[in-house]
Amino acid sequence: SWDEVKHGTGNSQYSGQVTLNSIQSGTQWLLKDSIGNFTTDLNGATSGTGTQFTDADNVWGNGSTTSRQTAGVDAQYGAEKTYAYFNSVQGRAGIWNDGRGARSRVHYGNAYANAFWDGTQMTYGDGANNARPLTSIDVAAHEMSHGVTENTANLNYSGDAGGLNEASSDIFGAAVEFHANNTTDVGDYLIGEKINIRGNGTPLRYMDKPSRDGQSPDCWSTNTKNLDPHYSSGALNHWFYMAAEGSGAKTINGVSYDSPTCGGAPAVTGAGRTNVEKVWYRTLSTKLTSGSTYAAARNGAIASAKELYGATSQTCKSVEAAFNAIAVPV
Ligand code: ASN
Ligand code: ZN
Ligand code: CA
Repeated sequence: SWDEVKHGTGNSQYSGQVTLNSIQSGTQWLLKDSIGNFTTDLNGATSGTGTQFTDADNVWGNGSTTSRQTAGVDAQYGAEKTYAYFNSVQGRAGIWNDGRGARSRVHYGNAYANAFWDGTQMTYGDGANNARPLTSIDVAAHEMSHGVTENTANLNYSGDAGGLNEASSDIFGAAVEFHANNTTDVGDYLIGEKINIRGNGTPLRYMDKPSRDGQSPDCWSTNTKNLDPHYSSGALNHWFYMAAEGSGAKTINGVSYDSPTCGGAPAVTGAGRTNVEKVWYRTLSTKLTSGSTYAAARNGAIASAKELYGATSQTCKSVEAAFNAIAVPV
């Protein structure tokens, strides 16, 4: 398959030395894979397509911001790994499910501490103050997954749907980070833990107990629809964590989690991450529409679990129990 051909060596900022599926054009190597995922340098601009990264020896970056290529390595690595995840785990051929890759742009603006999907491409800032470049694999997969959501359920970016949209990106952000199986950047249920966006070393978001960020609720309520999507995502992130791993305390890859159930709901037994990822992708791609609520997510995910694994499966039981445990009513 396409991703078996890894010619390039990338010295990334966050994932150590990585192999890249770079292709050749004449005597130059391009930071572009054979699918068509490619990375350009905006060099501080905030518009335009940027300049394609090229290299003579196919050894890219130096692991730090002293090389302009380094941010490109992380962005390209994230795009290649996200494409590979959707292709091999979810049977989806990229953002548009048509086998096309996408552009990633790095070095956006000046001291820009964010990243975004704009309907066409992924874009990454270099960070500001203590925040490092926004190019870690979970953030890259988060942004690319906004493209998948836009081309499936097309969830609105407000109300309950806004939270489902953001959580979908966090769920696949974590899923891609685990699936990449990188020894320098091991998988976790934290989002943006390498970026230092707050300047105190804490992650941007926590999926086991979203309220650890000080703003995201752990439980769904009738107020969820009024929150910024980056906080109304909390309940679904919490659902994903509990359905996959179970409620309560657990250490995974050296990270300690402690996931509480809401409103006295019974403890949840985890069904395993990959099964729950598949349930959520099926829900997103076949059950939800732009205005979907958390109630629709509950019904859609239970239906998806039945279709994939059967009504008596542990996955179906865990999916339902975890919706009870984030207080989404029947
Ligand atoms: N990085 C943010 C996100 O992808 C940008 C935004 O607020 N939409 O969610
Ligand atoms: Zn997002
Ligand atoms: Ca992470």
